[in-house]
Amino acid sequence: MNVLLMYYGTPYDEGELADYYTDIRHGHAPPPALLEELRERYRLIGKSPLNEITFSLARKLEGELNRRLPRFTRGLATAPEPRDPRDDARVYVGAKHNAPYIAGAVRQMAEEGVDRAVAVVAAPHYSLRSIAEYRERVDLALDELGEPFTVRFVQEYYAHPGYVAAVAERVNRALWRIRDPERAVVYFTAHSIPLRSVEADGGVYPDQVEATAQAVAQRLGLPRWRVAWQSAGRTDEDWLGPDINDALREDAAAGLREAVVAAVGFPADHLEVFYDLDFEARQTAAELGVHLVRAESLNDADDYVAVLADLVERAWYEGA
Ligand code: FEC
Repeated sequence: MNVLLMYYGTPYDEGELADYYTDIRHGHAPPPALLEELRERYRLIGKSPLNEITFSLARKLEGELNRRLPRFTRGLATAPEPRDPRDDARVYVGAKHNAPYIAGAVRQMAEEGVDRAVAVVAAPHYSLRSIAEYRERVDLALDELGEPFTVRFVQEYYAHPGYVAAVAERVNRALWRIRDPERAVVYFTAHSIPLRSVEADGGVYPDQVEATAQAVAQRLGLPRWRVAWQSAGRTDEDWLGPDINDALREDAAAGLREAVVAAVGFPADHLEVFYDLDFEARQTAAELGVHLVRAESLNDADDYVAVLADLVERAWYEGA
């Protein structure tokens, strides 16, 4: 069983920042002021733990998949035999914008004789600016190598019952820290994307984020919740809104005093969680007199590992 686990990627140190940002901007180097602004954001959070979290997630996913595989194989007329180690699950990691790049992971898989694999992204909602771009990178790498193996791609898992339950548990725990949960608003956030990308595929992305929010809200019986967007790019075009800071301002004007924010678009802690929510949104909330609690990220927790293992197994056996 072969798995390619993909994620956004983050620089290992400041020296890699310019290349990383250039890659995000599709090969266009950022103007110095934008680069400096991004450098400041990383300095403020200390370090993005995204690489470490994802490597740990991959190790745990590999362990979980191997635990789920039958330990013995048995022919019709033969005694059970221990599983051939060549049939063990192997999880490769590929990042979109930094090493270990997706193309390198695909090359390594080909060199190690992989004949088929499941590819899954550590992001639950499909959009042209996220999942579609991961898929393009895999397809391009396979194409350049002459299609050495086949891939079944997990497109999305925004409504997976295990994912919904895992997020609901974190939101519930955050609500323990709220004095009056009946009056608090729970904000479900995901990375904003340009409106023209939303329109290009008929609004699939905001619909999926809304569906996750709705499922979590229903499970917990939340009286007040809404979707808000975060981390919109510094460009002139229109981005999906409302931004979390604007949503807080709007609700504070109507009397909001306590709120929870759950970044349902991001399973892991990283720059956009630590800076945009823990620093910026919390500062906005403080200025408005709103007590804002962030629901913990799933990171490499066992319940998230189980969701990924389930998705991988389903794709693997469907493709058998
Ligand atoms: O911790 C880290 O260092 C990495 C955090 C990080 C994650 C992430 C995830 C997503 N992004 C998505 C869309 C866009 C679009 C643009 C864009 C730009 C940036 C920049 C940084 C950055 N993103 Fe990101 N994103 C993360 C970090 N992202 C840094 C550049 C500076 C800035 O604009 O703030 C605009 C560029 C473009 O034209 O493409 C669009 C989406 C996700 C969630 C799915 C995923 O994880 O892949 C969607 C993590």
